[in-house]
Amino acid sequence: MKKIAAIHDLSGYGRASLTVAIPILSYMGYQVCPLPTAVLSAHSEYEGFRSFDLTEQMQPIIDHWKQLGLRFDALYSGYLASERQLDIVEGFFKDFTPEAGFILVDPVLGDRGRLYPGMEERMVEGMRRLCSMANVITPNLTEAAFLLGKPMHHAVTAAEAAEWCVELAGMGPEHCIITSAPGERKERVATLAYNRTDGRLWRVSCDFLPASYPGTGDAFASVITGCLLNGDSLPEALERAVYFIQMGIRATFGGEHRPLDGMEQEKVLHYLVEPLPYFTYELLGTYR
Ligand code: PXL
Repeated sequence: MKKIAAIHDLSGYGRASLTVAIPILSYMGYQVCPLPTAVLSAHSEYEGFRSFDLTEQMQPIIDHWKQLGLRFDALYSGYLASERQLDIVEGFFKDFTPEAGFILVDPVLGDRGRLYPGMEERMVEGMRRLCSMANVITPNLTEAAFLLGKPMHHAVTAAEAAEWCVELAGMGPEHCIITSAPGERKERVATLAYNRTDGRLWRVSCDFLPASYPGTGDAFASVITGCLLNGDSLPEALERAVYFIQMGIRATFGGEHRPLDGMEQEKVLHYLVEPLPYFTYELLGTYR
């Protein structure tokens, strides 16, 4: 069985990070080995959340993994709780570079034009370094803007988002995926993916749904990790991840309105392994 080291926080309440990544990747048939970055009472969008930073505990955990001689098929990082964790994760990536070379960095920094509480410019700089070591990165539009140092003063256009996707791959990763990008028209949302190896830029777009849940970015990046590790092409992985999130949101937003609790992914896990009912991905162009 393939093993994935998952470097995220554990938030006790509100579906995010490890409580999202573990069920998804387990369902897809992987063994998930968590390296927790923090333990939170609830994710940081809940008022008054408590956060217990695990920076001091991470290196001893890594040292034990080294003693055990563990090897991973993929390294997958998300929410990091301190600047020093960026150095620790960088060291971990160097020590545990998987033979197949699969490192996915989800540069969790912010959303809707703003950084999350506790995230600062120094975290953005560190995240750029981590992204340069990754094979795949999955920023949302806000994170893409911060990584590129482009403030989001105005509404980003579809063409700009596509340029950003290509530009971000210049930082080093083979595949760059941007979520929550503007679609081809107002009521559409696009997910973009650029493959630096062959220069192709892909788009999967879907209807905008009037609901937003924290943790969907974590679910998205987890599905991408599982699909790519399974040998799916980039646009196939993109299609499955968008489909899963869409079904998850549809399964959630008709119920009681508690958006902070996250997407009820428990209801839709089976869509991770069933044949996809359609393919909608489009080739936007080839950029070298
Ligand atoms: O979903 C990203 C995320 C991960 N971890 C924590 C968060 C968030 C987003 O709010 O608060 C702790």
